[in-house]
Amino acid sequence: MAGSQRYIRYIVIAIAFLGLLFYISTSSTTTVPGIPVKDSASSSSSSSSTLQPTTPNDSKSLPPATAPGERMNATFVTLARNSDVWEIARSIRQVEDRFNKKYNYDWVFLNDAEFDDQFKKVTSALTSGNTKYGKIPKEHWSFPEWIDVDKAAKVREDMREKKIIYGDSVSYRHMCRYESGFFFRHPLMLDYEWYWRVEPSIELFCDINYDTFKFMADNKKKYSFVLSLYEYVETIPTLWDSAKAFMKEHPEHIAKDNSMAFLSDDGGNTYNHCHFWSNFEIGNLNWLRSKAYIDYFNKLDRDGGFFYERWGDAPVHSIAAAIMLPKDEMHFFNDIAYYHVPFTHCPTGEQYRMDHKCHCNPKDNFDWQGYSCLTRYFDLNDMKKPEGYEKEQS
Ligand SMILES: Nc1nc2c(ncn2[C@@H]2O[C@H](COP(=O)(O)OP(=O)(O)OP(=O)(O)O)[C@@H](O)[C@H]2O)c(=O)[nH]1
Ligand SMILES: [Mg+2]
Repeated sequence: MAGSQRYIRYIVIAIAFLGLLFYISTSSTTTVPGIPVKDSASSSSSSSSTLQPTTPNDSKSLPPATAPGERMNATFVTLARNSDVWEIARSIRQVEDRFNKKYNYDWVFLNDAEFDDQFKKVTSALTSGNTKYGKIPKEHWSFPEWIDVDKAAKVREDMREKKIIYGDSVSYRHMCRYESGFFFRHPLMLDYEWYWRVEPSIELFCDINYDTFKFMADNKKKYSFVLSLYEYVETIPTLWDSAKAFMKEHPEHIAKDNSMAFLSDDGGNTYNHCHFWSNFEIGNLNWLRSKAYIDYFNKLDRDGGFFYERWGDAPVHSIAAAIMLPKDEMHFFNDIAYYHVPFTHCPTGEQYRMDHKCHCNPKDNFDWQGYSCLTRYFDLNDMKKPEGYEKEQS
């Protein structure tokens, strides 16, 4: 009897021990007292009333493109450093939300150094189209052999003393020269016909509900802008001399019905410094790759002003577009509401802004202010200014 009692006691203890083991192995509580946390095996259940580390937000992919129809042979293009990653992340998110989630166009990133893993990871997670990452060949990001580097260094020193913005920077000059003459010839860009340039920390304020690339193609446009203004004279003292010399050498490249009146108030003798701001551009890559544009760039490059002055790619592109394209191949994208420090383009007209879910403050609109060149562009093209523009002139 004593033997069987002991036997039963062993069985009871063994069952209790097994029960305890089972409880520990299936328990969802952690060791933090008072805060039950679900483990990963049970996190998909939403019926639990215990606190969870995140609310359900599980989908890892972007929704599919919703816009029907064909796509153009087009890409976004961004020149950036690895250190620009969070600033370009902001820009990408805005472009995707306002436009590209409906179209899923590709995105090409270019850099004078190798892109690092973090840059690639963050940017490819945010983009709905394919991403491509290219390194710029050394010969497109260095002093050409005809440049006197001592003379160029002296210019930078003078500009530093005069406190001219980016006046003492070598890399800024390589950047401006690259954007002026080379980005459209990068091997990754050769696959495409159309580009939309995006810089870090820009904003888009309104929904864009149509394919801007298709608009360009259907309407035979080659170059476009949203903001225009006067360039700092100190950065381009002899740019116009070079442009005039080019026009003399190559009259065959000058368009008949051009936009010279945007650039000059005296029929081309002097430059008024108006230019389209090139941190935003939608344009045709084949035009930039044309003999006309390459002849123009080579002439400017030989003259050395990218290094002996500080020629920006904005006036360089603008002069080219204004003299080599007929007026009707240029386009002002009023409907692309845009910010790049320090200027905003916010479309004039409340109804338009409401209809397109804009979030810009119309008081910030630069279009009709004194330093903007948009009025010139409107006058040149006999365009009627939108109702209410006077109220935005302060
Ligand atoms: N890879 C690379 N990209 C550069 C370099 N400098 C500028 N960029 C890129 O070239 C573009 C223009 O440069 P920004 O510094 O924005 O020039 P900016 O618009 O005149 O001046 P900000 O008012 O500072 O924006 C941006 O897309 C930059 O990320 C560089 O040294 N290397
Ligand atoms: Mg910028």
